[in-house]
Amino acid sequence: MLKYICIIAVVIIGEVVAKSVFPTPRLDTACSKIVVRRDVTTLGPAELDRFFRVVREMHRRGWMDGFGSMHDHISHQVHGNDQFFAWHRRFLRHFEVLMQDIDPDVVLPYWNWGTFWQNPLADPVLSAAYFGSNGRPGDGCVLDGAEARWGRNYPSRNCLTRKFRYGTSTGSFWPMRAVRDVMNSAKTHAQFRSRIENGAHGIVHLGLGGDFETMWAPVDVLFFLHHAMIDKIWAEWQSRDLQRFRSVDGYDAARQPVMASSLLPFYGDEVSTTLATNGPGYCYVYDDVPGPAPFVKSTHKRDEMPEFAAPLNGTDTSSDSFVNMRVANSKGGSSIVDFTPPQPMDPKWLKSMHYDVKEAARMQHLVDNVVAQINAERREVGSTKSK
Ligand SMILES: [Cu+2]
Repeated sequence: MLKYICIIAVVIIGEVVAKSVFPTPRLDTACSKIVVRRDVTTLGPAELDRFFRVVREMHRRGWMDGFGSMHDHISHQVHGNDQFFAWHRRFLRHFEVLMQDIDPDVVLPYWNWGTFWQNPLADPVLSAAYFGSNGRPGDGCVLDGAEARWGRNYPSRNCLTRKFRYGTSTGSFWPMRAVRDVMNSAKTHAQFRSRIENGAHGIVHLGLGGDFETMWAPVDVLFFLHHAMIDKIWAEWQSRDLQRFRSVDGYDAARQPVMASSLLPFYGDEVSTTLATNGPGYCYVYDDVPGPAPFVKSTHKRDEMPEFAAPLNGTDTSSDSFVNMRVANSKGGSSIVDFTPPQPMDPKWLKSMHYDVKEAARMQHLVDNVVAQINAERREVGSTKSK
């Protein structure tokens, strides 16, 4: 009983804090058009400029603090349980609607961290042209990119921070092949949610560190692009079976079943309203999610990005991946440098984020195997090339 009272208390506090800071428009209108959420690196300079202008205005209005605070206050209800996908889809749409309130033509892009999964330091999204890189040594303040020298007021007055997991590097993220393995193997919503949340999703939060590895991470706009990627992954899994647009399964934080008729924490909308991205109130599709109805067919080519396209060591931006595979070894010959899988996430951190330590260990095993496979294939191609 006490547990339920606590949960209710948290929701009420959350609503007071968040609603006093920023608006929460209802989502119930039919779509006048369906927009396409794209990989942020495919936006042209003018589009990118417009997007960053809008988020700077949102930051100026204090809305980023509102998102960070609300997310933090109800974190326990929307992580580590099967409200995760539906609730975050609603949260992202909340962000997008407020963006469109400032500029109706701006659409939330996503961050495809799968492109540079083995060397995120070379990812343009983490460069000055986009979201900036690591915070400065010591205080972790972000000094470059669109959020350079941003402050935040939640949970305290500070600069916006990032502190990469290994000091100067984030470590690897998940290759898309491992994500697709999970898409292929997960049969139920609950399985899929647990595997993605405790694997591909968590490692990015931990890798960037600073505010990004906390429950007020939405103070950083990049949170919304990371979660748009997670949302896209859910949409792709949904598109493989029409039933997934109609029903969900699993349990919420109070161990009550999550169904289409369940309500989203804070928002109070039915989970069912979130299930189709192009449904009323949502009105978007992703550029590379193939899809049976109800998705609108996109004209964009499906992402065929190979696992090897990212340059090693951030020095070579050649798109010919095999150029990057050979580096001089001490004997003057050359050898292929293996990709490194992401390293296991610390159980203490996992618990603090309401994640599942056992599932994270299973996902570690999966991603280790996939990266080993990728390395074996690269060696094979490398040796045929040298013959
Ligand atoms: Cu979250």
